[in-house]
Formats: sequence, C-alpha cells, structure tokens
Amino acid sequence: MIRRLAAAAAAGLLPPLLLAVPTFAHGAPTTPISRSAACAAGGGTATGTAACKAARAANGGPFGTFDNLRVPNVNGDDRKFVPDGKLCSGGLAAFKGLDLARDDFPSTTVSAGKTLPIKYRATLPHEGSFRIYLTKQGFDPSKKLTWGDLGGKLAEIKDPPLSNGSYQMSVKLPSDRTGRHILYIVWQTSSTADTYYSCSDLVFKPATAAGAAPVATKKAAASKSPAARATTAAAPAASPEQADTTPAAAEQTQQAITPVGDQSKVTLGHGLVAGALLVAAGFLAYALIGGFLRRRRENR
Ligand SMILES: [Cu+2]
Repeated sequence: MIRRLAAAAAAGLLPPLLLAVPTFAHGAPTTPISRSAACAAGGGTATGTAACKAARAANGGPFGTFDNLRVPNVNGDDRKFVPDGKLCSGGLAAFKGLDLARDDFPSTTVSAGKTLPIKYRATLPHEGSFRIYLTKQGFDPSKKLTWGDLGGKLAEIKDPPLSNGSYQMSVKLPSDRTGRHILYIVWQTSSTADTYYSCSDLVFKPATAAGAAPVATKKAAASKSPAARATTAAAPAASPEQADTTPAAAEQTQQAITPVGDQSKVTLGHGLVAGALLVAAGFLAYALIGGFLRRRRENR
C-alpha cells in the first residue's frame, strides 16, 4: 500500500521535475541586445531577422537556449578555451551560427563618449565578475571576431546589483569609436565552474547626432508584427532617428523574455541543483519500479 502511494506520488512528481530541468538557465545581455538573446531559443526577440535566420542556417541545427552560452572550467583563461573567430559562440557548436561575420545582427545604437547601460538577464543568478570589452576602432564587421580585435577591458564589474531579473551595470564608451562594433562580455562566475560569453552589436551614431539617449535597439522594431517587420526590412535607408526606438519599446522587448520570478533568489551552483535532481530522480525511479513489480506480483 505504501509502495503504491509512493508510486502514485512519483508518477505525479516526475513530469514537473522533468519540466524543471530546462530552467537550469543562466544569463545573457538583453541591453545592449546580444546575438544569443536576439536569435537563440528562449530569448528569440528577433529570430525573424535575416541575420538570425542566417545564423540558424549556419548552425546546421537548433540553437541552444539564449542564456546557456557557457563553457566550464575556463578559470579566466578565455583565450585558451575560446578560439579566434569563435568568440561569439564561445567555441560551442550549439551557437556557432552567432560567429557569422555580418553587419546586420540586431544592434543597439549608441553614442561615443557616453555611458552605456547594460542589463544582463539572469535567468539563474550566479556570483561572479563581468569583463567587458569593445572592438578597437577600425574593426571590420565583415570578418569574424578575434581576440586581437578587442582592446583592453572597458570595465570589470564584480557582483553588480540584480534587479528586475537582470544584473545592472554601465560602462563609459570610448569617444573615438565610429560605425559598427561589438561589445564582448565575459561573465566568469565564481559560484559555478562556468564562464559565459556574449556578443552585442553596437552602432555608433555619427558625431553630429551625439548627445541623444544611448539605448535604442533595432530588435524592438523586429519584435513588432510581421507586417511591421517587413516594413522595417523594406526601408533600410531609414534615418538614425527612425531606426532608434523609444526606451519604452525597448523595455517591452525585455519583458518578452521569460520572466525570472522567484528564481532570482536561487544561488545554488549547477552541480548542487543537478545532484539534488539526480537523487530525486533516482528515488522516484526506485518507487515507480517498486510499485510496478509489486502490482505484477499481486496480479499473479
Ligand atoms: Cu547558470
């Protein structure tokens, strides 16, 4: 009888447990929009854009989830683990489409010399440090990103405040940049073995237009209705002002990404969570099999 109860409980518990597994998620920048947040599963705010379609095609298979671009046991030795030309994917096959050298990934319009706010979506928060790099002046977006393209660190920020499900940071952008660049963020966690990598495409406004608010994202336009998206695509000659979107629109696309909810309180490492789940799964399997065998015996 007890076994049967256990089996019934196990049958009821197993599906939610399995559903819980994909929430072993982690993080990626949404402001400025990262390639993974724009194109990969779960973020996917601009999957319909030509660049994201091309990235998926180049991937040759499904993307990993947007917040899961992580490499274990790097311990600060980024260049050893992430090869030149594969910086945007962290060298991971599940994200290799993000390494494409294209000048039309969803981007954020910014102003040289201004402060750039950064929101790093934390679907599962971890302790750690963010190292923030920017491509040097002269970067050629028609070539794949290499370590040599990046200048020194713009900033290193340890355990920034977490609010509304995102780590909130900011960096001062150099005043000499023009044209298209990539903001490269390395999140080396200290509460797990993982280091996260991301590319956020930036477009520096011409100097004459400087002074306006820096955060405006094309992805917001891309998240509109298919018709609106088509209009956007059909009018590439739009002025910088038209390409910009209001902060409110950018905020809406933030919210389109899976809410974090109570997980913002979770600080367990992946190993602990995975271990606990394994133990739970083992117990449930034992209970299920035990109940099954007992039922067979009773039926004889
Ligand atoms: Cu994580």
